[in-house]
Formats: sequence, C-alpha cells, structure tokens
Amino acid sequence: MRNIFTHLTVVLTIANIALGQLFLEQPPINYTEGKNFDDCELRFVTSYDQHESERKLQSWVTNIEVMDLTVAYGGVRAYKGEFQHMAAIGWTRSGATIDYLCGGSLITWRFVLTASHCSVDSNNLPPDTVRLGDTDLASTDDDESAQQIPIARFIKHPQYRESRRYYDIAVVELEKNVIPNSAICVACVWREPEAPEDLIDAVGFGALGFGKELSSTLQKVQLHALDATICAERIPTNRRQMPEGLRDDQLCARSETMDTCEGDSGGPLQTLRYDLLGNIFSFIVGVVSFGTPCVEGSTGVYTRVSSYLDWIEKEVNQSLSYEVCTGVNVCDRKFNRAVAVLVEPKWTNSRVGLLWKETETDIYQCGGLLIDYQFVITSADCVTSSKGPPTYVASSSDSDRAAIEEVFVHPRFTQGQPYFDIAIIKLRKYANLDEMYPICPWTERKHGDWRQVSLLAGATFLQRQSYVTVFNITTKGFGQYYAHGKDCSVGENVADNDLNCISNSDAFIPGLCQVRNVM
Ligand SMILES: *[C@@H]1O[C@H](CO)[C@@H](O)[C@H](O)[C@H]1NC(C)=O
Ligand SMILES: *[C@@H]1O[C@H](CO)[C@@H](O)[C@H](O)[C@H]1NC(C)=O
Ligand SMILES: CC(=O)N[C@H]1CO[C@H](CO)[C@@H](O)[C@@H]1O
Repeated sequence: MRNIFTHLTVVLTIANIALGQLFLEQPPINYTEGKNFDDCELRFVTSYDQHESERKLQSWVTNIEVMDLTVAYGGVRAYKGEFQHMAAIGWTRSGATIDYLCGGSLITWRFVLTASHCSVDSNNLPPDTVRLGDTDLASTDDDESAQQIPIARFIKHPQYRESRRYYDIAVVELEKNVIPNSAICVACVWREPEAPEDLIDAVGFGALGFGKELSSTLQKVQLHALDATICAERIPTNRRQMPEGLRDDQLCARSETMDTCEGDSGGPLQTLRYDLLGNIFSFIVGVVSFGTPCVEGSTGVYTRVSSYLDWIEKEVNQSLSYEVCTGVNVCDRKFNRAVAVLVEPKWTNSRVGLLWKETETDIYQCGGLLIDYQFVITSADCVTSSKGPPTYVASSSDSDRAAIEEVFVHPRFTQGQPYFDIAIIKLRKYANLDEMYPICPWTERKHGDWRQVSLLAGATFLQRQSYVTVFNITTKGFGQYYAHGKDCSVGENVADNDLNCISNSDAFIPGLCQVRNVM
C-alpha cells in the first residue's frame, strides 16, 4: 500500500535559514482560539500565495535549449552537446584519412562502450582511434571541443563469436582520460532489466538510408522498444547466426519510419532522466548490434546493457551505479528548471519533523504540518510505530524544540492498513507566527480537480555544480515539487475511500526517490 506514496516523494529541498524562536511558552499577542477550520484563513494570514507561486513556476519553465534542428532523411541532426557521450570509432588509413565505421558511448573518463563486432573492419583490421565531442566528422565546425584519443585496448566480450549474433558488446580502453568539456561527458548505464517505456533515442553517424554513404553528421532517431515476439518475427531468421533465436540479453526497437543503419554499429540506444535538481543525464539502454537493412519501418536489434553490468564494471574497474555515475561525473550538463525542486523557505516553515528524543537531529524521520498554533497534522503510521509516539517536534535540526503534549490517532486507523492514516499532535508550546506558518486544511469534501499539487518531503541528495566550479555538497534538506492529482490503480478502490492519488510524470533516475515515511 505504501506504493501509493512512492510517486509522492518526488520532492526536495534546500536547508533552512537561521531562525529565531519558533515556539513560544505563552500564547502570543493576538492569539485567538479557533472554533473550526472555517476561520482558519482569517486567523492565519495565508502566507503562501498560490497565484504567485504558479506564476513563478511558469516563468521558470524555460525550454531546455532551443536549437536549430535540421531534419535529414531517416534521422534528425543532433546538435553539439546533445549527446556528450557519443564516440566515433575510427580506422586510420594510409594518407592519414580516418574511416569512422562504428559508434560508441563514453561510460567512464577512460572507457567507451561499443559492440564486439566493431573490433575489426571488413579487412580484419582493428580500429585505432576514438573521436569525441564532434557532431560533424567531415567539417571543422565544432572541432575546438573535439578530442581524438588513440585506443589502448579493444576488449570484446569473451563469449563473442564472429559467426554469431550474441554477446555483441565490448569496451574500448583509451590511452588517456578524456577531459570533460561542453561537448563531452560520460553517460550512465541503464541498469533496469526492462527498457524504458518512453521514446528512446538511437544516435549515430550511420547511413541515412540503405546503400547511402555514411553520414558525417551525428543523427538521432526516436524509437520505441518492441516486444520480443513481434521482433523475432520481423528480423531475418538465421539459424546459424542465431541458434537460440532472439535472447533476453537482446532488445528490439523500431520507429514507423526510421531506424538505425549500418555505421551506427556500437552506438547508443539511450534515454534521458532527471535528478531532483533538474540536471539531465543520458542512460545507455542498448548497444546497436544489427538490424534488417534500413528501409522504412525496419527493426533494429540491440545488446541489452543491463544484462552485462557485471562484466562491464569488471572491465572498467569501477562501479557504474546510478549513485556513482550521477554523483562523481561533474560535467557541463543540460538542466531543466521546470523539473528542478522549488526552493521556498517560507513554505518549509509550515513543516515540522517529529523527534523521539529532544536531542535527536534527524528531522526527516517523519514529518507533520502545523495547522494551528498548537496543532500538527501527521500520519497515524508515524505516531504508532514500534518506536512509540514522538515526544518533540522541530523545524530544523538546530532549531528550538516544542514538546508534544498529546497525540490523537484516528480511531478507525489500523496499523498496516492505508485507511484513516491520520493523526493530530498537540504541542505544549505555541507557534511564533513571525517564524512559522500554519497551513489551513483543504476542507472541500470531494476529490478535487487538482491541477497542481505542491508536494513536500525531506531527502538527502547531492548538489552538483558545473565542471567549471567543481565542488559538491551533500544536502539533507527539504523542498517542494509539483505533481498532479490523478487516478491510479493500486489494486485498491481508491476513489471510494479516504485516499487520494498523486503522481508525477517526470522521468527521474530509477530508484531516486524512496519513501521512508509519509509526511
Ligand atoms: C495585533 O493585532 C493588531 C490589530 O489587528 C495589530 O495592529 C498588531 O500589530 C498585532 N500585534 C502583533 C504582535 O501581531
Ligand atoms: C582497480 O581499481 C582499484 C581502485 O581504484 C585499483 O586499486 C586497482 O589497481 C585497479 N585494478 C586494475 C586492474 O586496474
Ligand atoms: C571537489 C570536492 O570537494 N570533491 C569531493 C566530492 O565528494 C566526494 C565524496 O564525498 C569527495 O571524495 C570529493 O573530494
């Protein structure tokens, strides 16, 4: 049942500012006792202006980066910095010309992920160089951000056989580390067993159509993952090359009109995900392996990266966990303000953390909202745990505490059940309205036509700066995020009881938000 709330905690933070006395021993001047919630807004001047907040949100919604996209046959020209991990794998020929016949993805500052079948060209010669940060191999347009690095080792998967279409994955070790710049950054690997459900991009310098010359400009095509059974029917069956048919460590993707082609080999099938600050990360889902020849509606087969995590991590000799990848790889990233957590310190002063000891400093074990001078609303779950009832509340780890006088649990609440999961806490002290902002409860009975819901939750996250000013701070904080009221199916009849469902459709990094306790 907790899953209902999983989507709820897409919120975050920024720590409280220094505050004065938040709770007073005596009723403040002008203290009035409330009769019911009808006079709440009169007693507590609404400190939070909904319209102002919405206006602010709108003004924050800026496009990620509007670029002049040139549409080419079969794909869309990628712009500089759009696929910062994209690598071109090259064969240096006599006369110093380089043929870039395969693609790859930078997954650490030293290693590029590609396909095993890229280990040799048709003359059985190995590639010798990797070029990064260049979206037009034929021109000198963005060459100032490009880096060309010799290959130290080409590591094929040990089970790869040229005669077979399995284990088509490899890592390329470079002679030296790549240096991040505005056009170059590492990508993370997608660790989930299933491909994302949204559109996935295939990226490459591949041919733009069957029999066409290889493209010198970086192209992207948007694809959908394709069901394995349908895929198996579409790809040419070759018993000798694929005696086991299509395997689980392969995945298929297709679009109505476009697909990856020869020359895209080894390149990424990828998706984008956000962290809570709106930073955008690329995740490599698949490696281009093979496909039916490029015709409209053709189907491509990709090596599923999540099937090879252990092997890849062993070869690159480091963890590629989401935490490590998004934490240590400081780059000049694209950023989407519309997704970033909104920092609104006033808002957070409606929120208190529940404490079981006065000296505890973790105010994110359980939370509650101040709804009157002396009352806090929270979940019944929080006050009936094996730890017993909380004894203090505090607004930040070092602010003054207010002792809890009494806890009222809804009489119909049953532990382990999601219904009537509500409790009221009475404090011995009074909120100082110069510092704290009671929130008036929403008193409409019916399930609302919720457009935007402001969500609050505490979390630990890493603040990341651009590569120009490299520093990092782990912040345990609090903040707010917007989500939408929505129907959801959780195997319970949500509409007919006291539960509301809220969800957020932003594509966050998998596992980023985990509910420890409801607020
Ligand atoms: C108390 O209320 C009066 C009248 O509304 C107001 O002028 C005064 O500033 C208030 N005092 C405090 C401390 O808020
Ligand atoms: C792998 O990384 C560890 C820690 O960074 C290092 O001590 C070790 O020498 C590395 N092993 C290889 C084979 O590079
Ligand atoms: C520049 C800087 O302060 N980097 C630090 C980021 O965080 C990691 C992990 O805590 C430290 O090891 C780095 O020194």
